[in-house]
Amino acid sequence: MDACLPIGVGRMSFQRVREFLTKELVDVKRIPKLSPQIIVGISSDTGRLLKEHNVKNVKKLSQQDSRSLSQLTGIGRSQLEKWIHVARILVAISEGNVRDQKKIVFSGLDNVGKTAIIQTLMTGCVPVSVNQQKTLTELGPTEGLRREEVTLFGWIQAEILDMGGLEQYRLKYLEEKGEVFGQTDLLVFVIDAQDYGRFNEALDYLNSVLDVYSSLGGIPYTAVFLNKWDAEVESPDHLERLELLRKNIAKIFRKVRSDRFHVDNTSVFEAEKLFLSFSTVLRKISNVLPVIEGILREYGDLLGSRDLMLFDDKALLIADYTSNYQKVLSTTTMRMIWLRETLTNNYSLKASTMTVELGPNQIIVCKPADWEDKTVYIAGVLPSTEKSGVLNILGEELQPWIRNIGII
Ligand SMILES: Nc1nc2c(ncn2[C@@H]2O[C@H](COP(=O)(O)OP(=O)(O)O)[C@@H](O)[C@H]2O)c(=O)[nH]1
Ligand SMILES: [Mg+2]
Repeated sequence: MDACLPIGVGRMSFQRVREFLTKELVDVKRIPKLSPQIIVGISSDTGRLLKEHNVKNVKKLSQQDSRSLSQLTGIGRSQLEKWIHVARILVAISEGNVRDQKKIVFSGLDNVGKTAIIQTLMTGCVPVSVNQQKTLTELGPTEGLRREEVTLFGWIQAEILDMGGLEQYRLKYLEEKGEVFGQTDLLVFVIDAQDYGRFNEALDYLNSVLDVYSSLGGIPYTAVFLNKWDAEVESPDHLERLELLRKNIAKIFRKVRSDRFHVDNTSVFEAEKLFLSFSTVLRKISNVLPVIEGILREYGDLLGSRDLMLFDDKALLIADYTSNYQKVLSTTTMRMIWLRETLTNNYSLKASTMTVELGPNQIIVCKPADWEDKTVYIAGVLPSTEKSGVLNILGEELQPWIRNIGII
């Protein structure tokens, strides 16, 4: 079997897509040329219909746009969306176009909170204890580069680079640009929102970092975190200064012709907000999220719920389909996840479904799905507990997609 895997295709990547295929395939390299019917759910009639519209193999299917193909063939758009994504995953694997590790770069001036943010994110959604706060405030400046290997969203292996922000290091990174910045999937640029006197210096550095990326062939998706935005700093003067900063940030991105960025305020003392902010960035890594959100929407209709969410074991929000209760649902679920992790770690108890009754017809349900050694959490605001069983089926349907969340 291994002999047939193209170079660069790990056995793991191939195992993960088994569930999408109708039969055992021996030679992965041939996949792009095979009929779309190798994908589960595409019947011979559908295969013929696709062929009539010149979608004769998996490669062709992977290049389609679901909207136009749906108009041409009359096949439902959300169904097509799934098949097209399966085709993209298969083609990526067969062509060896899968990097097993993503690279996330945290950059910015010194003392803006990069290391504190990474540490807070890595310890999970645990309320910051007095001890921890002490360690955070005692952080010294990071010397040079620090690397952290983590698993995010259950199946995304990532390397987080924490770039020491002192001037001597900043200059060095810019010189060794390819080595440090090359192949970045996400850039998180942190600015100290309270240090008004250094805004210009921060903007200059952001400018140089983006220039380096341009010279390396492209600017990755960028989140600019205006950090140390603690609850007590909000005053009209603060908001005015920060509004101006946002305008200047937007100007820099216009100059380098990138609209793939967003600006967010963060504080390590508001862990839940920080988790949501980082989740939003992380979702840009994966192209299968529209499918996952589509599945949440379908099940929302089935369950009579307009609020469903999917979290990983650190309480990072993988997917969000909410309209009414975004804040209530995310806050409650993060705390339930933390509670469950505490029960497991401290008392060796494995909590199953957790519920909070808000009223007679309104229940927050959080259901852990343990897959192999990973756990994800499906949460929703439901009209009754009886419906919570459906979340298991939802979990089954989501599983192959989440396993492949980092592939394309
Ligand atoms: N008030 C406040 N202080 C923060 C926040 N984030 C980090 N800090 C503090 O800022 C200092 C520098 O943080 P550090 O993570 O070492 O910055 P780095 O040089 O960018 O890695 C430390 O004393 C942190 O405790 C925040 O959100 N609010
Ligand atoms: Mg640091």
